[in-house]
Amino acid sequence: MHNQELIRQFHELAELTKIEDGSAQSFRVRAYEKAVRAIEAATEDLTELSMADLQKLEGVGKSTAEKIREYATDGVVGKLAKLRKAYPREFVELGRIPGVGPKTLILLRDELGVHNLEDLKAALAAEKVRDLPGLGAKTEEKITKSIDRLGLHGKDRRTPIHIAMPIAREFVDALLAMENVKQAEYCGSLRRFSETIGDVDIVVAASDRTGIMERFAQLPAVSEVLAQGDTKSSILTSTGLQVDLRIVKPSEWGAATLYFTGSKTHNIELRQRALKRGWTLNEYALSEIESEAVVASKTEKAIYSALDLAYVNPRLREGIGEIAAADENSLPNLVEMADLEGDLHVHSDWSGDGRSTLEAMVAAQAARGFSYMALTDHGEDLAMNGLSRERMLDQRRVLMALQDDYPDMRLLHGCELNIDAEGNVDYDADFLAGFGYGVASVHSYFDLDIVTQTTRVVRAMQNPAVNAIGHLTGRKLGKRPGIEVDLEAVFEAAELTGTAIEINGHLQRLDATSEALRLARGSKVKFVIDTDAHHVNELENSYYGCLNAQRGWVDKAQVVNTWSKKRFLEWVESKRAG
Ligand code: DGT
Ligand code: CA
Ligand code: CA
Ligand code: ZN
Repeated sequence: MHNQELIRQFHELAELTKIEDGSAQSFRVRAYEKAVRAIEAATEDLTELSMADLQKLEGVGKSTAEKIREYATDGVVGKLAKLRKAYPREFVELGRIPGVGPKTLILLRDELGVHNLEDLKAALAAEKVRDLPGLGAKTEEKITKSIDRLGLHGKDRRTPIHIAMPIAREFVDALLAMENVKQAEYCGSLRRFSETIGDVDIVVAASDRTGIMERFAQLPAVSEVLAQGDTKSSILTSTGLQVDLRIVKPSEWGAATLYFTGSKTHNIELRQRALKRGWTLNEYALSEIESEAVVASKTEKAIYSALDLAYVNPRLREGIGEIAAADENSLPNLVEMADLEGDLHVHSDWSGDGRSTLEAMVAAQAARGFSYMALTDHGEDLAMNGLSRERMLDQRRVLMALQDDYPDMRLLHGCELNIDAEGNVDYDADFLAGFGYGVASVHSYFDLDIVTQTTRVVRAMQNPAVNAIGHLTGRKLGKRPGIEVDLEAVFEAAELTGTAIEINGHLQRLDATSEALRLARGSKVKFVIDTDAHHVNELENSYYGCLNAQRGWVDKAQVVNTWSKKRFLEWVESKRAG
């Protein structure tokens, strides 16, 4: 299959033509970009098609077809070979430095003899760049900074989601508060809920975009402006996270958010489907190729619906079978925040690491309208943070005394048990039987081999006092890798013993991982979505837990804390009865 190389060559053609034409928007540049989309949509090897057959493809005209034939015979598009001679790679690469557009690039070469990065650095140091027509000291400074930054951060530097998410939400909230902004949302990998984020892609719909870019560039989290245009800007935060902002018309909202959410693979599959119907799909609209009439653009739902697809939740858009499933109407019935009835992994300041009082935590859970919760402070084996038997019994009395104040919410006195190296947990069987719920987690021995780890977790599941396994691997994003376990064996034991696997919604944990969750598809494994909150302001972890469950294709029916109080309590008791 030669199509990928063809795509790369047409991309390069577009890139070099931008320099030659001194514009990123010239007719030829747009034609090459259109060709890229046509090739992306093709399913057969294009080098095997004749001129006539190539031109039958949507988006392929005579000139594009000729170039594809040139590639098929020579291994390179003729025009590209010429451009490569005129514009050597080390020169072209300067155009990727924020602040250096196609026109500046030519000026630098013709006026200052700049052909590569060393030349450019010398020209900047000699303060010659500021004297070029249309530039100035500010631009010079910006280019210098950009070069420093590129040196500091490699291209593959990614930010863990627990860092990126709060920053992105801050930007979205600030944008939503601006005049004329109708809608704002983070898209890209963050909306798909990837664990690491390359950059944040924010889309705003505005009736009038005047002033929005300026105000965006001045937001507190911005440490450096990389590029500021009419409809597109890029900034860096102090953490080195890049945030791209695009402003679109309200009528383009659906098409834009769909496009910028990706994934790229998902987009390509959607575009192929559109082409089969004689339509094109881009960041502006789904529209008819011939007449250019818009078929759908306002909402993502309308676009999926026009393509005869069930709506695909953003968390599923990874190009791993979700479009086929949407086509057959066999997508999983996903869990939403509103489906949750309870939280079963909750701490208070009775644990050394808890920061809210027991009373505040219970009140906050009740305020969410939950119908059950388990308070699960740490068992005695956890150094510093664990509760002795005496303290546990005191706590139980305090919690049970509160029950009368919350007639609509069942309070379970639970415990977060520690799984030791052999799979045993805290206390003894009699004492454990006194709890109303148990979540058992790994907090130690992270380096044992996979067989030992698996045995350990499976043994904990065989304990009747253990209703769920908390944060399965114990990993902390950007900080600590989790334990290695044989997921198949763990899921099999979970089914057999009636133990739930926790979907821990703490952003630095997201454990079990969405990859692990996808492996459980088709099984009867039960899951429980928890906050692991140590403070009342962490209760929104439930929301992130739902997003990770979605990304893991988990069916709502398998999530025990979507069940009614009666059904849930029966499930808890059936395990504890042994
Ligand atoms: P990241 O930033 O590396 O974590 O991953 P994404 O998925 O956020 O990727 P990004 O920021 O490069 O682009 C955002 C979305 O824009 C991406 O998910 C799909 C869309 N997109 C970007 N480039 C292309 C492209 O060349 N073709 C298509 N079809 N879509 C693209
Ligand atoms: Ca991105
Ligand atoms: Ca981006
Ligand atoms: Zn915990």
